[in-house]
Amino acid sequence: MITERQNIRNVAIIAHVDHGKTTLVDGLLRQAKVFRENQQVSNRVMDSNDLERERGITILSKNTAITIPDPKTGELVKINIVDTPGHADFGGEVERVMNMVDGALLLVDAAEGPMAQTRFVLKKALAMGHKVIVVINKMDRKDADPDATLNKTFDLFVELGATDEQADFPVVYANGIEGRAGLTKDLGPNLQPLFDTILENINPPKVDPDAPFQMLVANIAYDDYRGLSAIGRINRGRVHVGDALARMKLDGTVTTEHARYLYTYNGLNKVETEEVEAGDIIVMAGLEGVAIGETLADPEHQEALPAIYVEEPTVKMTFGVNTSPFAGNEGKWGTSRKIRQRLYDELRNNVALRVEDTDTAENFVVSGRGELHLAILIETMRREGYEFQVSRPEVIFLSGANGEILEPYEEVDIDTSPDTVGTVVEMLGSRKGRMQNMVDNNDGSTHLSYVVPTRGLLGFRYQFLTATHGMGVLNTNFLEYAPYAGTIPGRLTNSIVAWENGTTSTYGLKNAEERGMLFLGPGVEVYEGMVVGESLRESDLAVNVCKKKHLTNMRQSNKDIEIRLNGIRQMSLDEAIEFLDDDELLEITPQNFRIRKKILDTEERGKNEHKIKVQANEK
Ligand SMILES: Nc1nc2c(ncn2[C@@H]2O[C@H](COP(=O)(O)OP(=O)(O)OP(=O)(O)O)[C@@H](O)[C@H]2O)c(=O)[nH]1
Ligand SMILES: [Mg+2]
Repeated sequence: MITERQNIRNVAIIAHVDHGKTTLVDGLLRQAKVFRENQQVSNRVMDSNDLERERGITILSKNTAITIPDPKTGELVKINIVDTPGHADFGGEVERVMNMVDGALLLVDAAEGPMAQTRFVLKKALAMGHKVIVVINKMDRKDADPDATLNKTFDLFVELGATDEQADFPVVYANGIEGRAGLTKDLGPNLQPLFDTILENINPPKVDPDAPFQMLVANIAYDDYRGLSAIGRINRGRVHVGDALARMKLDGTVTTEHARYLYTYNGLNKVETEEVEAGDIIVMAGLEGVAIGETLADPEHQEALPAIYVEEPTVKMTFGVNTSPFAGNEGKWGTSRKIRQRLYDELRNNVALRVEDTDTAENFVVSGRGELHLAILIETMRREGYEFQVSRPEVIFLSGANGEILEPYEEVDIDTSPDTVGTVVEMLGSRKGRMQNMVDNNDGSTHLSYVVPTRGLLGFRYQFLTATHGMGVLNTNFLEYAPYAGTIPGRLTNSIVAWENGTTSTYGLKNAEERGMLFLGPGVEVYEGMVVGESLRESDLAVNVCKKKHLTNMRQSNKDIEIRLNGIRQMSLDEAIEFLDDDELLEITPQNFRIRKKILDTEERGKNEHKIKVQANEK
């Protein structure tokens, strides 16, 4: 019999990047007294992995749960909360989380209003038929404009085809940092109004606990003791430790498993339990090889739930065995077998990623939702001890119904100062961007909306930040596949390349510096064909950066000895990936990343150079 589980709510928190999701979860946890008195808790406690903390963004969606009394009935209610990432490249996380919940909190920054990613996540929530509560957040911002934000959000619901019921959404105003919320713009002392709104508006799961067990694996996690675990909401029935289960795989085959360890969420912890019932979000541990999208079911009733659909990748790059002269020096793992295994393992929980073999055993094509999606994988692998090399990211072309070439396009939102608008417009124009709108923001900056081929955005971010003196804000979101936009010029600058193996010297680098901007200083081990800087010349330049000054018999003046180098551009991994040209690779090891030419030998490269540049321009 279908019943309502009044003591449970399952809700996801969704928003554009940085609109305050994870901070609001801190507030919810604090108010539900999840932390002990005087417990030291870091900010954005759910952003628990190293890369998330370093970059200040959420990468993986994560579950937590709080228990609060329902003010109307006095009964305790458990709210399962899923925090999701806001960055466009991790949209795949948001899409699949929608399968675990019955509703969503859509956070919108009161000053920024709805942005590119607000649209994407709202579209996903509405498509699942979820009830959405709008939280106008960051009410404390001086430039907050909650009325305009609310109006624009309402327009977005209508535009995205919300049902009347969905468009009649409840609104809560909040200041996530202080943990305060209100049903009007006057915020109360705590987040109670938000709790009340969740309890009233997000439906309790309607489920049949007596039906045969069935659950879609919406997420997976790994721990050293229990191995792989499946996370999901039980769709129907119940499961008890020891029960036999059919694991229905994505390829249609079925294996038999046992429910070995069961957990539910409680605050930041998981609580081991003997039995769980439909409607709750659970963790089932010890399921070797389990993958997202599989169904776990009663062996007598093997009915698979619809597989999780996630939008296809738009960008790809090659991951290959490190072929630099330094190969094997810095990494723990670097064989083609190890790299292949690691990449294919990643597919189990990185749903928007694709991996393909190529015609050589040393290289694999890895496709993802954007440069950041792939950069995070690269960074994760190097931290695990892998060394490998990657090629320049390229977009994935498709062919249309009439055989025409299609390529991905993105919606681009930019905020920048009026004096830099001209430069930005020019840059996007040359990248085949089409301006959609240009308006003045309240704070004196200018907002530009564009549609730009993804191809034109690869390698764009750093140039954009340079052009806007680091002040410009750039947001992109996949829009559609549409006909090929025509030739877009590649990188306008060329590389300064080491001429021979050795250790860089100030004297040698000084020579190189006169030709452009250096990426490294003296005393660095380099190899022939390694890129050490960027030049504005027509073509690459091989420079002997290891050259030592010959000492002569003559006494040298101090001025002569003290050679000083100007600035060095220290690149982040993301910037190095953006920098890559078609004839270059990025060598990645746990300790370093080095840009290098594909062909290391200077002479041989000279013969090929012309050919390569011409090919690149024809793309
Ligand atoms: N002024 C103000 N700033 C806030 C508020 N809530 C969050 N912030 C700040 O906004 C920034 C982003 O906060 P997060 O909680 O990481 O945002 P997020 O939505 O989880 O970001 P992603 O997960 O990366 O999409 C941080 O610097 C927060 O301190 C708020 O209510 N007011
Ligand atoms: Mg976050």
